[in-house]
Amino acid sequence: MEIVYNHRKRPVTIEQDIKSLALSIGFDRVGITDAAPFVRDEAAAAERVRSGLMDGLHWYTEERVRRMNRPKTLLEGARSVISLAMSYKTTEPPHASDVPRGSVARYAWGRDYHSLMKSRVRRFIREMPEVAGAPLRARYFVDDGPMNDRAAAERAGVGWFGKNTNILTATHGSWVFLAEVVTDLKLKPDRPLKKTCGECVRCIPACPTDAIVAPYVIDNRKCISFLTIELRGAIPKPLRPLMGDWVFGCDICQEVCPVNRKAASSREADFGKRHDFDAPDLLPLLSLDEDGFRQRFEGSPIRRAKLSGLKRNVCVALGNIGDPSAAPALARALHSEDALVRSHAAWALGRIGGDVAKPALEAALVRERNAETLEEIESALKAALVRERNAETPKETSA
Ligand code: B12
Ligand code: SF4
Ligand code: SF4
Repeated sequence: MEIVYNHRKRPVTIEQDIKSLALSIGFDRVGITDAAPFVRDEAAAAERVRSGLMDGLHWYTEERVRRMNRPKTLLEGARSVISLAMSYKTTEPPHASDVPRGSVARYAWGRDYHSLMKSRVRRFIREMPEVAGAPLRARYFVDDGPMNDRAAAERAGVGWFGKNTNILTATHGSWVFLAEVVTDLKLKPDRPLKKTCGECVRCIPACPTDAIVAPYVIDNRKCISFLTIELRGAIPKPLRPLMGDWVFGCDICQEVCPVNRKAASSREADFGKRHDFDAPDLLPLLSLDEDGFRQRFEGSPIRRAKLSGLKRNVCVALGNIGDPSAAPALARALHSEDALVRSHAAWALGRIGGDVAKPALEAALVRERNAETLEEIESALKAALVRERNAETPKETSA
C-alpha cells in the first residue's frame, strides 16, 4: 500500500486522503469495499423478483439484479467501490392547520438530490487522481443506475441494514442518500460494521400497509412510497384507506426508528425545505395544470409522480383526512379530463359524503363514459349512502 506523509510527518494512507476529500466535498459518510459481487444481495433480490414482491417496477428485472450486484460488470478492471452517503435531514417547519395538508417524504422537501449528488460525485472523481497520485478510471452511480446502493454501503461499513431495509448510519441515521464510485484503483477495503437492529422490530408493525413482510423484506406493491411515486394508474382500493395523508413517498418506518432520534442534521442548505413542499396545502394542487405543475415543482423530486399521479394521491389523502371543506374541490375534479383523477376524486367524495359530495357523484354518474371510473363512482355513491345512513341512525346509549 502506498503511504504518503502529511506536514506533521504522520503517515496518511491514500484511503484516508480519499475519505477526507469526500468529506470536504460535502459527503457525511464514506467507506470502501472491493469489487467482488454482492452474493447474498443478488440472491435475495432475484428471489424478490421471482416471488412478485418487486412487481410494478417493470425495469427491475433479474438481468438488472445480476448487473447491479456485480461491480466488475459495471467497469472494466474494477477493483474498488467507494460508497458515499449524504444526509438530507432538515428541520421540521411549523404549519398552520387551518387547511387540509398532505405529507411529503423528507427526501423531497428540497432540491432534487440526483442533480446535487451527481455534481458532488463528479467533483470527487475529478479531484481523486491528484489525491491518489495516479491516473484512474471511474464510473459513478446515484440511485438511478444499475448498482445496489445499499449492499455497497453495508459492505463498505457506511452503515447497516435496518429491518425496514434502509441503511442506518451511526451519525446520521437512515436519513441519507447513497452513491457509489466504482474505480480501477486498488484500495484497502473497510470492514462492514458489527452493528445490527438487535431485538428492535418497531418499524414492522408501524408500517400502515404491512409492506414490511419480514425483517429486511419489503413488498414493493404495498409500500406507500411505490404507490405514490412509481405507480402509474389506479391505487388498489384496499390500500387507499391505509395511506393516510401521504401524497409523495412515506417516512413512517424511518420516523419510528430509535436510531434516527439522534441523527445529525444535513450540512446541505439545498435539501432544506422549500415553501410548502413538506406539508402542502392540498386543495390548490387539485387545480394545477401542466404548466403550473412544472413551475411549482421545478427542480423537485416531486415531479417524478407527474401531475396525474400527484392529483390522484391528493384525492386519496383528502378522502382519508375526511374534511368536508374539500368536497367542492373534489366535485370539480370529477370534471377533470384525466379519468384517473376523476376515479380517485369519486372515491374521496364517497369517504367524505354529505350535501356536496352526493349530488356531485349523482351528476357524474350520468355523464361519465369511462367504464372503470363509472364503477368507482357507483361504489363511491354507495359508500356515501352508507355513511349518511349511519349518521342518521341514533347511537345506542347506556342510559
Ligand atoms: C427500488 C427502490 C425502491 C422501491 C423498493 C424498496 C425496497 N425496499 O427495495 C420503493 C419505490 C418502494 C422504494 C422506497 C423507498 N426508497 Co428506494 N430505492 C430503490 C432502488 C432503486 C433499488 C433498491 C433495491 O434494489 N431493492 C431490491 C430489494 C431486494 O433490496 P432491499 O429491499 O434493499 O433488500 C436487501 C436486504 O433484504 C438484503 N438482505 C437480504 N437478506 C438479508 C439478511 C440480513 C440479515 C440483512 C441485514 C440484509 C439482507 O438484501 C437485499 C438486496 O440488497 C434504490 C437505489 C439503488 N439503485 O440501489 C433506492 C433506495 C434504496 N431508496 C432510497 C430511499 C430514500 C427510499 C425511501 C426512504 C423514499 C421515501 N421516503 O419514500 C423509501 C423507503 C422504503 C423502504 N422501507 O425501503 C434510498 C435508501 C437510502 C438508505 N438510507 O437506505 C436508495 C438507496 C436511493 C439512494 N441512492 O439514496 N425504493
Ligand atoms: S415507507 Fe411507509 S409504506 Fe413503505 S415500508 Fe416504510 S412505513 Fe411501510
Ligand atoms: S425501527 Fe428498529 S428494527 Fe426498524 S430499522 Fe430502526 S432499529 Fe431497526
